[in-house]
Parts: sequence; structure tokens; C-alpha cells
Amino acid sequence: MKLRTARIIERLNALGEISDSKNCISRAYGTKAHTASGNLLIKWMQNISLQTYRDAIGNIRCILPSLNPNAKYFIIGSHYDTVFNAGKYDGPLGILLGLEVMQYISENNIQLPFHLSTIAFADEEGARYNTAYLGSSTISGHFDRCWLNRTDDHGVSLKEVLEANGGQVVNIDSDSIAREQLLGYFEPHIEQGPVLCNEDLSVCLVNGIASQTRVDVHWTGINGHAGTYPMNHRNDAFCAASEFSLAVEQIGKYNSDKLVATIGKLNIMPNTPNVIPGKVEHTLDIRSKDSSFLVEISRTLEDKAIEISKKRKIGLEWNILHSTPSVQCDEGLNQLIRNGMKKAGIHKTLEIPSGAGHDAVMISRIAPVSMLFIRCQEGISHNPLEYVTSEDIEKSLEVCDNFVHELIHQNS
Ligand code: HGY
Ligand code: MN
Ligand code: MN
Repeated sequence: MKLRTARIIERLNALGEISDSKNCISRAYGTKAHTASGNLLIKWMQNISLQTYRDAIGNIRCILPSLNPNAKYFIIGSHYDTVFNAGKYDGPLGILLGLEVMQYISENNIQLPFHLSTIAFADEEGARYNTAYLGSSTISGHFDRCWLNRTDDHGVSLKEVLEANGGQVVNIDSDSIAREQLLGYFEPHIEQGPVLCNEDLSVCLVNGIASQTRVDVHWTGINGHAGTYPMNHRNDAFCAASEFSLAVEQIGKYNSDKLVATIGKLNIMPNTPNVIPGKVEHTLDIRSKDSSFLVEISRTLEDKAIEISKKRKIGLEWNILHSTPSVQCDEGLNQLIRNGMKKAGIHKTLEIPSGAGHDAVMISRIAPVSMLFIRCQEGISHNPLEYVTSEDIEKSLEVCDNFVHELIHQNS
């Protein structure tokens, strides 16, 4: 166990060295660093002589086949893209735990009643094209072709990047996995919150994943001279966006028991000190455990934006980029994880919801899903201070091993 844990840590560090930025970890979809990290994963998978391949969108898949050719697939997975200025555990830890479980099964010649696969998803964060789950949407058959025309901050389209990395748009549809082929899905992932630290637990179960809507909001006013244009005659796009941002915060705080709302990315144009901004584009990320409440509050926020645009005579575009309902994790799989936790000496089997989105959200559309949360120091994530102790990695590896052995037993 110690050796396997050390190998995970060594690989996390190796991936953590691969970045598009000199000063921090950043591996946005389709960049040089993203491709290089994918190649490293392929190398590690091939070392375990697993059937390995990169699909059209860039998911990296490896399979340990059952002797029964008609067996179903069980997938362990997580993502290998990152946010900007990321930590090194968010995504890769789940992938590397999957590889360790598969390596142990392969080296010990354990017979599988199902094909066991680990998938490293190409884009969960959506940091480059603002549409999360590009990788897992392909697997679930929900890839929306209009995403191909989305451009990044430099005007480069998703289609160009996909093809530049050897992918063929024509293959995307055939890369999906049919529901009837799947036994289930398991995603080990850092908690990215404080609960496990507060409870002093290494791991816990996830009972569900919050619903999430991501919107692109564009405000169009009129550029003007900062020195000559009177305050009362301006169509200042940034002031409209600012008024909206404070309204979002107020509505978020008023509904803080069931809503989080974030404006995380904003472009102001022409972004020049002595020009009144005529254009502002920003994202809006809203989440709730309650899917129907999220639909309702999304409308409330859009109405608020329309009210501000009318009052200020500023143009408004409200584009919903993606919207996913809340997801329930599968009780049958969770029971096997509980058994695995007990066998690993963890008797407090806590269950918490995930406010963060995960590839399990898309895979839940074609299979029963489960997740294991792993403690990260002070719950810090999406931050270079993200950290998981070797003890917690070892404990999570033991639980992952036990869970898969329970699954093998149940299906043999
Ligand atoms: O935003 C999220 O919830 C995840 O980190 N992609
Ligand atoms: Mn993640
Ligand atoms: Mn993340």
C-alpha cells in the first residue's frame, strides 16, 4: 500500500510540473500542457499494458477486459484539465487511484466479471470554452455540436483545437457509451470543502451533486470619452454589469440556504483607462441542491438583468451555456463503498452533498454513479495551496480497492 501510495504522489507531482504557465498550474483544454499531461497518462496506462486510447475530444481511456466479451463496463474516472492557478489534486487524484486499483487487479490476475475502465476526462472545468463537461458529455452522448464554434479569449474555436490535437469531429458521436453497456461509475475526488477536516475524517460518501447553470451575460452600451462625456448621459456597460453583480450578491445572500451565485470571469471592453466601457461580457455560475428552485431563481436573475438593461438603456444578451439538474448517487454502489470503508477501519460513514460539479453529473445520464470524497487540507481547492496528506491518499486507495473487490464479488 505504501509503495502504491508513493507512486500516486510521484505521479501527482509529475503532472503538477506540466503547465501552460511558468508560475502556476494551468492546463486548459487542448493546450500544449493539457496534451502533454494526456500523453503522460497514456504512458502510465500502457505500462500496465491496458488497452489505452485517446478519443476524439481527448478523453484518455484504458480498459482491463473481463474474459466475458459480453460483460458490461464499470468506469472509474475524473478529469485531467485544470482551472487557472490550480492545485494538483483536483481531477488527477481520482484518475491515479483508478489506475492503481486496475494495476493491482492486473498484477494479481484477479478475474473480472465486468470490463474495468479508467477514463481521464478531457475537460470538466470548462475554463477555456466556458462549457463544462466537454469530455464526459461525449461519453454520455450529450455533446452539443454548437459548442464546436465556441471561441476562447483569443478567438480560437473548440473545433480548431480538437482537430489540431488529432481529433475528428466525425468520431465524436461514436465515442459515446450506450447505457446498456454500463454497470456503473465511481469518481474518487477531493472534497474541496471543509467538512472532512471539521469531522477529522479521511474520506466520506457523496449522496448527491448540486444542480448548476452557467450563463454568458453580455452588456452593450456606448464607448465614450472619459473626459468629456457627462455622467448623466452615459451608457456605461460596466456600471450596468456592476449593478447586476450587486443584485446577484443580494439575491444570493437572501437565499443563502439553497443558492450559491458567482460572477467569476469578466471582460471589459475596450479596457482602456480613458474610455467609457461600451461592452462587458461576464459569466454567471449559479447552483442549488434544489433543481426546480434553480430554474426559478435563474429566471428571477434574468428578469433583474432585463430591468437594469431597460433602465440604463444598455443592450443585454443572456446565453445559458449549460444547465444540469441535481444528481442522486446510487444507493447500491454507495452501500458497497460503505462496506469498503468499514473494511478499511472507517466506521463513521458520513454522507454529504457536493456543491462542486463533477463528471459524474454527465455520466449519471447513462449509468448509476457514486463518488468518494477525500479530505483536502482546510478544504482549499482551485488554489495552489490544495493539499492531500499521504495518509489520506493511502486510506482512499484502500477504500477504492475494497469497493472494487466488493463490486467484483457482487457481480461474480
Ligand atoms: O466548478 C466546479 O464545480 C468544478 O470544479 N468544475
Ligand atoms: Mn474536479
Ligand atoms: Mn475543479
